[in-house]
Amino acid sequence: MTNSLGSQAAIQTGIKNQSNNSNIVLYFHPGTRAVRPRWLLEELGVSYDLVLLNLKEGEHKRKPYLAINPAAKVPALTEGEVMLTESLAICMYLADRFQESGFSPALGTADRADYYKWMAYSIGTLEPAILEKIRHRKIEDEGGKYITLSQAMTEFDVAAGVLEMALKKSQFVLGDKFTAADVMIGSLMNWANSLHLIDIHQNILEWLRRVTARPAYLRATKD
Ligand SMILES: N[C@@H](CCC(=O)N[C@@H](CS)C(=O)NCC(=O)O)C(=O)O
Repeated sequence: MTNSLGSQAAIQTGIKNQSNNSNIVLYFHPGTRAVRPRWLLEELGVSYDLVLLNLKEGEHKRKPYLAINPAAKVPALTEGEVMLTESLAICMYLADRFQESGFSPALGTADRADYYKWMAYSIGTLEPAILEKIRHRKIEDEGGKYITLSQAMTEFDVAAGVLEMALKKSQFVLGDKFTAADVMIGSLMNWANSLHLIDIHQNILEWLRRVTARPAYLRATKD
């Protein structure tokens, strides 16, 4: 099941028996940050078209797609006039666009404030800390000496420790309800787990097993 942006053919996906009057298109490649919005779309149960971009073939660097994302990265999402890049922004858009589904708390509430914190924590704190660990390892593997640019950039364990404590008290990131924050942080912790960065964090590991066993996650990562 392949298609290309060139042919503009899209794979129809999502749960078909739920009409949401949307014409959402997700530009996607498996195993990338594009899994985040796809996971959320599957959780929401809305229909969407998936355009698979072949990154190896450089489809994301060609003209038709550059008009959607000049940075030549996946994911991107379009819906009518909306043309959006950045996995975090796309997830926040989708959670609010279908807010009746309950994947983002109501505006102006304490839960919403907490949601902002965790969404920012995903990309602003956890992702750079994972990337820093990867760079660190790479330099050490090559026999070089790692020089820290700043203490904060090397503190994955501190960042993960905060999440570990939060998950001690609650089933999901925001409490007893699964939200888009579980999608964003779940995707990042999956990555961290594949690098054995969270082996000591039992609460994170248990939560990660739970969220990645969800049918929506399995559908989003099936290919
Ligand atoms: N901050 C962006 C990062 C997007 C990104 O780096 N995507 C990678 C895949 S995970 C990509 O498209 N790489 C292709 C390339 O750099 O050529 C987001 O969260 O959406």
